[in-house]
Amino acid sequence: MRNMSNRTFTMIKPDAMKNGHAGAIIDQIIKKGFKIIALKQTRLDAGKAGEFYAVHKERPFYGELVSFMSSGPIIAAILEKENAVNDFRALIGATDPAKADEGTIRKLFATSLGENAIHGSDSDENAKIEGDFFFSALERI
Ligand code: 3AN
Repeated sequence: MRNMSNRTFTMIKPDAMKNGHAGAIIDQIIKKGFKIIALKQTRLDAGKAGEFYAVHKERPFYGELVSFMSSGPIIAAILEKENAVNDFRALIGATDPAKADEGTIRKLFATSLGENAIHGSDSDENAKIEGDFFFSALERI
């Protein structure tokens, strides 16, 4: 049985997809030592995006977030590495790209606070919930 705390979940968001950054982002993820356990391109409708971000339902930016996340295709993936959740949050950088460290994925590729190129789970528990939201057992190695 694998240790689930060695996994995280990510999405390359519609802005990064539209701007042609998906390949460069996946390259960085692999070079930083994350192993791809599952990966797919898909598109969320507003209902599914709302469900994924339900935890933010009461926040003022919820409507904007749901409409942005359903505005175009995304790439979803489950990644594995020791200390995956924390190491991946470090690799993507702060939520606001203007505050993200040099060399982070958001510093390099994000457009704005709302359109910030990439998602990374914030806990082991959410990594499992989010990975299960997108992938069946058959879709993972
Ligand atoms: P993170 O993605 O860094 O974990 P969260 O979970 O606080 O950040 O927010 C989820 C998503 O909601 C962010 N990736 C971003 O797209 C959007 N978001 C967060 N805060 C704001 C905000 N103040 N205004 C607009 N969008 C926001």
